[in-house]
Amino acid sequence: MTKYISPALTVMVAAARKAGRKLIRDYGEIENLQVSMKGPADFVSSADKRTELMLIEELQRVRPGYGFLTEEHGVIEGPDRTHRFIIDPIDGTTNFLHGIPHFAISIALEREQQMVSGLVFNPITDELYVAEKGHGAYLNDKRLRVAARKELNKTLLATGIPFLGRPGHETFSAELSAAMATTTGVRRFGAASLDLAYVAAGRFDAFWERGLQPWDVAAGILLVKEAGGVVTDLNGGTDTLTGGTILATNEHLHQSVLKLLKDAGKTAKH
Ligand code: 2AM
Ligand code: CA
Repeated sequence: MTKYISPALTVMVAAARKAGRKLIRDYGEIENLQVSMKGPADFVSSADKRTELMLIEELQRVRPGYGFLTEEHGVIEGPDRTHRFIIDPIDGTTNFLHGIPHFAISIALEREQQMVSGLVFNPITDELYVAEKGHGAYLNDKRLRVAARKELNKTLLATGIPFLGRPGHETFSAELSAAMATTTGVRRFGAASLDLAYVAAGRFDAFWERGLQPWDVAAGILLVKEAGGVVTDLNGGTDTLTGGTILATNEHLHQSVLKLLKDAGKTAKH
């Protein structure tokens, strides 16, 4: 099957590639700033905003009526109430800030409350993940499929760790204890959109995290589903975009990973 690319996704890819070229240049600056007294924090926060503005302008130029939900500029309503782009200009900001080449631009397109197109683009590795509803998920030109593993004791899991100022440290510690006792390993790479893309690509068998925002996961959810995977919230429900929690895996593992995490959560001290 050849890759289907809708006109809307073509536009999204062009915007992401353009912003990606700028991000590569910004990333080059980080190295210099890393050793300066001031550090790169201010530079990164303005790079974040600039990148997002560039994406919004590019997309508005070709899809003038569409609305936006974005990390840096919030909600921008357009006359067309049936379409909105959901954008994270730099997912994995902490990695970007520390000069770690694991971050991505994430753009999703929602039509009548349904995600129809999504992309996750790591400009440093030049990995472009795309998905369209009903047409599959791809990494560059390769069709993606989630891993087929069925036994928990053969899996590699990914997660996100809550940090300073974020809730849920005890719950997470209990979940991690359970996961490390049951699986072949747990990774924490720091960019939720790429974690989901890696599940779609069969690299990770499952990914779970709490405290996420719609722009972290909108495109990644579609990638996993179109690669044949299952995505729910951590209660096993469908509130994946706005509910803040996520579990993405394959159909065989979904119940066992969900149960593992739920049981662990119950043992956590609060
Ligand atoms: P970000 O890099 O765009 O902030 C890390 O565990 C993942 O959680 C990243 O995808 C990160 O996105 C996301 N995340 C969501 N909300 C966050 C927050 N308030 N602070 C840091 N990371 C957050
Ligand atoms: Ca993000």
